[in-house]
Amino acid sequence: MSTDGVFKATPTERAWLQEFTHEMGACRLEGSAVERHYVDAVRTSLASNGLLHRLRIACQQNLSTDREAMGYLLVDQMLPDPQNESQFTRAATILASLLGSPFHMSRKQALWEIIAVDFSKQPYRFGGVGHNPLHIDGVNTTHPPDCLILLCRRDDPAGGGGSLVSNLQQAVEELEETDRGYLQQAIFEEGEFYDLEGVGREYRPFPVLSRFPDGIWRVRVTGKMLPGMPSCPAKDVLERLQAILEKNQVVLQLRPGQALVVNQLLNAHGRLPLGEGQERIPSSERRDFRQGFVRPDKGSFIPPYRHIEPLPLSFNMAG
Ligand SMILES: O=C(O)CCC(=O)C(=O)O
Ligand SMILES: [Fe+2]
Repeated sequence: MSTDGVFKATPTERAWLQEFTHEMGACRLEGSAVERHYVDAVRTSLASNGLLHRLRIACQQNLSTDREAMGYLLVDQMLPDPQNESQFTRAATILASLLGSPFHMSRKQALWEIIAVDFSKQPYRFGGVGHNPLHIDGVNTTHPPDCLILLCRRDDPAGGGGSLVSNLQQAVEELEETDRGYLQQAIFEEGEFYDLEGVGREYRPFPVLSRFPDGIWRVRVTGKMLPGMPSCPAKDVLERLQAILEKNQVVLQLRPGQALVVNQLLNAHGRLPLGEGQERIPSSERRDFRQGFVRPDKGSFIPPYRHIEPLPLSFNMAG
């Protein structure tokens, strides 16, 4: 069974998802999360036919918060035709409902936030055209999303935009002891806490490293912090951590219809620069990715991590 970070669906599994997507129609949100009764309906329907057992096993093996797990899973040949936007994102919502409780982090965005090519953004930021350095999402929150899902609707016609993942637990092990100590101080800041939901409170300043009782590290890392940071000892340490992450990074060139699920305790993620000449590509043909989040819960395919208290997703502590 797949422990290599890839799950390839069979035609039967794909057909079930397509059929069920038609049956279920659109879902509503309760606060930041997909309404509970929708998630339950998806899981109940699936339980009655016993399908997708292989996907459950792949989630347990690859996405459990366990030092030995890959910490990511590329889901291939499962989602329907990405050209049909509503069917594609609805099917993704059903898939996400099996994996955990789907939610969004940004109050102003759809459940599946569009990562479009946007020339007005800083190249290294969300939607920018440059290298998006390795990071976790929700770095400045008390409860970063457990898992991130990236959907590829269209890959970059100029051949860039590969997705990056890099193992966080391994990177911490490779750090010098003094750097590890330094990064446990709550002295770091990054980003704005604005209109965020489902991720607890703002954490400012935060420690880059903190440890759970079983030894797993929470790594609040983001290379997006570095460009705007003046030279100082903290920057040097962060750069050493970033260099380890980059040395170990894996590039996954997602194809249309593929989904990448990333456990944020085990892996950082990022993006290679888009290919040259983006201005000459019509906007309807440029790279189109979507981003969503899930928290594992009782009964989800991804097992909850026992050291993180479940957070009521519809409860907005930020407001
Ligand atoms: O563009 C991408 O593929 C990922 C972007 C991202 O992870 C981010 O900006 O948070
Ligand atoms: Fe991200």
